[in-house]
Amino acid sequence: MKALVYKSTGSWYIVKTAEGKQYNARIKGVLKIEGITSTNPIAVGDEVIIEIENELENTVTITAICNRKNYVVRQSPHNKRQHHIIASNLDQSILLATIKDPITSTGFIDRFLCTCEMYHLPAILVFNKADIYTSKDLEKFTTIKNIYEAIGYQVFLTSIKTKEGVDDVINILHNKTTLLSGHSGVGKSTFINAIFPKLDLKTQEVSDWSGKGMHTTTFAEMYDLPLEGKIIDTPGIRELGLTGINKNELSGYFPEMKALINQCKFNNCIHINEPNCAVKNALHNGTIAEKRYMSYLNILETIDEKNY
Ligand SMILES: Nc1nc2c(ncn2[C@@H]2O[C@H](COP(=O)(O)OP(=O)(O)OP(=O)(O)O)[C@@H](O)[C@H]2O)c(=O)[nH]1
Ligand SMILES: [Mg+2]
Ligand SMILES: [Zn+2]
Repeated sequence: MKALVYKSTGSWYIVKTAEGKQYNARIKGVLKIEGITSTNPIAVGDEVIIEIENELENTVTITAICNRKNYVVRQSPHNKRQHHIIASNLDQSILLATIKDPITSTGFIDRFLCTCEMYHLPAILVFNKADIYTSKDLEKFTTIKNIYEAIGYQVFLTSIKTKEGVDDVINILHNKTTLLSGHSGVGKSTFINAIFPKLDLKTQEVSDWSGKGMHTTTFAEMYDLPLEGKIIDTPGIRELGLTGINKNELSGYFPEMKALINQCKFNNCIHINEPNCAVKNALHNGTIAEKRYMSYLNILETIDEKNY
């Protein structure tokens, strides 16, 4: 029997069949998955084969995992050999960001977008907590919005507190499986609670707020939307390492650079010091944002070809 994984704690799982029956699942033995060395063999979004263990207790055994359409892996920034599959079989991903409380840096946004490009996953940027932005914060938001819209990303501004902009984001969820990511404290679980008022997910107490991002959600979990579609709440990510990428490929994951790389003089150009580099030219005439190019250089520096 087939089922979908809705929650994974690492040692047990919640799965649901097509008929909507929910079970607690465990893995028996070792499930081998081709080509991936991850700390978790099964992730939220996985399609699995189950065998009933005890119908009365609603327990099943996962005996196999079906091929993944795609998946997003997080590399531990501290241990490059540790990969963790965040979720699989996704249609799009939303990065929930904030101008403040906590600050989401453009460097982090660019790493995230780059990861999504690698997995061919459409990414959408949503800036939350608009209700606490000063006019200066709003200026910052507008600058960021202009940069990302110019290179093809959708950018939204929301306040879950005042409901501003929330319906526009809900509208893009229909019929899709959406991964919701972002730093701890940006409001991911609060957003899901706004869609499902009855769900009452645990969110950070305002009084607990330290700006340091203590994690309130500890395990990824998928929810069926009231209409068609699914959304996956995830624990906050502080840093993001890129994995399985070499220096030469990186600019292919920056859409504005990708559009130009055929015009560089050298086909293995990494757009630093090479002569007649179309990317550097675009940077100098302002068609490539300086911040984006800085992110590119920063990521380039962290790519360790030996670990690739
Ligand atoms: N002012 C304001 N606060 C918000 C808004 N959305 C969420 N918050 C608050 O931000 C805090 C963090 O929200 P959570 O939903 O727990 O954040 P999270 O992204 O799920 O965090 P982790 O589970 O730790 O990854 C809570 O105190 C929310 O009430 C908003 O639009 N405006
Ligand atoms: Mg949460
Ligand atoms: Zn170049």
